[in-house]
Amino acid sequence: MPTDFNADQIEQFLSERPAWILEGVSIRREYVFEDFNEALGFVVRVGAASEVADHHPDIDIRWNRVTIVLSTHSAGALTSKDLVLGEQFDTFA
Ligand code: H2B
Repeated sequence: MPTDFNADQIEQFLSERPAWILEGVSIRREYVFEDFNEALGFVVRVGAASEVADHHPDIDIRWNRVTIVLSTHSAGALTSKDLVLGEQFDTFA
């Protein structure tokens, strides 16, 4: 599995951010908001940050719940791009 970081860094990310779940070569987190409007506002910020990073998560919105999945498809692996964006998304929630 090609990565540009070592296993310790993903372990550190997951231990500092227990809401993120490791699933194969992806990380997943569900965010819960007051209502759809709050959820949509979060998704707009996620979308803007993703465009700046040229790195795009899978996004699922269900009224007040947003599920984000990050993986680097081109590498077939988790990379630092996923960890950096995940950390940034947490600051928006
Ligand atoms: N997003 C994600 N999540 N994984 C990628 O490998 C990826 C991406 N590749 N966004 C980028 C765009 C690539 O397709 C463009 C051409 O840079």
